[in-house]
Amino acid sequence: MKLEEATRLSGETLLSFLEEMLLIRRFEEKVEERFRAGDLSGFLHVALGQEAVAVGVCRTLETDDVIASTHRAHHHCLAKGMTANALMAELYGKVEGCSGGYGGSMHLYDLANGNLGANAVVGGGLPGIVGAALAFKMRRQPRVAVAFFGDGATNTGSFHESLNLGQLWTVPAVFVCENNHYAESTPSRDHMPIADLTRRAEAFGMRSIVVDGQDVEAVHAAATEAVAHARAGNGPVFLLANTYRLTGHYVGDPQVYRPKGEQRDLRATQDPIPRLRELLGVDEDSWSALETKVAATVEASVEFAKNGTDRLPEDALLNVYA
Ligand SMILES: Cc1ncc(C[n+]2csc(CCOP(=O)(O)OP(=O)(O)O)c2C)c(N)n1
Repeated sequence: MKLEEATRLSGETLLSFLEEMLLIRRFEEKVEERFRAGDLSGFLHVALGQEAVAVGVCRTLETDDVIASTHRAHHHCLAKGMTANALMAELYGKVEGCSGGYGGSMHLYDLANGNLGANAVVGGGLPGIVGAALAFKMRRQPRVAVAFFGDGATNTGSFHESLNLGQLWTVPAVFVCENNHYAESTPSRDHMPIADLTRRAEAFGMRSIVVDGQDVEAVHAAATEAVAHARAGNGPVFLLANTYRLTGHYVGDPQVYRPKGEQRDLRATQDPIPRLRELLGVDEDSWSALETKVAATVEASVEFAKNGTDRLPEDALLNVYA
């Protein structure tokens, strides 16, 4: 059987992907709303438009496979099994949050679901993924470690060091580059001297796969191939998912660096959610049932978070080791 046939998904599975992507979208829109209302503090980076990458990749993983994420992490966390309650409570700084209220948006951990954490340091997640994958290899465990990062992160030393050692040691890792074509306010062409990012992996002799990150079925098929390659002991894979952020770099970003009309055009042409809805032919009734279900989960997470337990001032130094 050809790989495309082996990885072709049932309508039921794709419908579950649609629900997950919609949950992520509505969750993040709610986060934006609560941030603007003054409920949430700190910096928030949402991933509107990038949901298909998180869902397509994470749905190929087992619970004990691990991921590491970035400053833009909510979609990865939800896709890897974190509950909306645990995530929202963390954003509200509550004890019930996934990091006990100490982390906030850029420090989200969920070891039980194989999430080694978000990371505020660009490129900071990759070395740990090489380490985790090396441990799996040395223990002869059939597990895979996956790093998510953006195009901007491929300019960091830790990216190059991680791909170098990962390939040298033939570790079971997948390096997922979510190329949303911007690093903060800088378009890729102004922060990288090359257009084809796979050449960076090629420099280490690493296999690359390129995929349309707005097509969740394609992402799932590409990730299935990459994860199978790594799990079989053939070494790491660089998975380049071309995607678009349909919003600012951070919540509140005035986006003066974008060409006029770009965001509107991208929303009209590059939104992975209507694309999947259309593919599946979801009618108005089924869509509104899906919206109602997802909205209930999101609203419940806000209630859960608001009713959560505040940290006490005397807890401030707990977990401080140095
Ligand atoms: C080591 C380091 N340098 C700079 C920053 C500031 N910074 C935060 S996000 C960001 C852009 C990252 O771009 P990319 O990796 O493409 O991810 P995206 O924001 O597009 O998801 C930068 C430069 C940082 N957090 N860490």
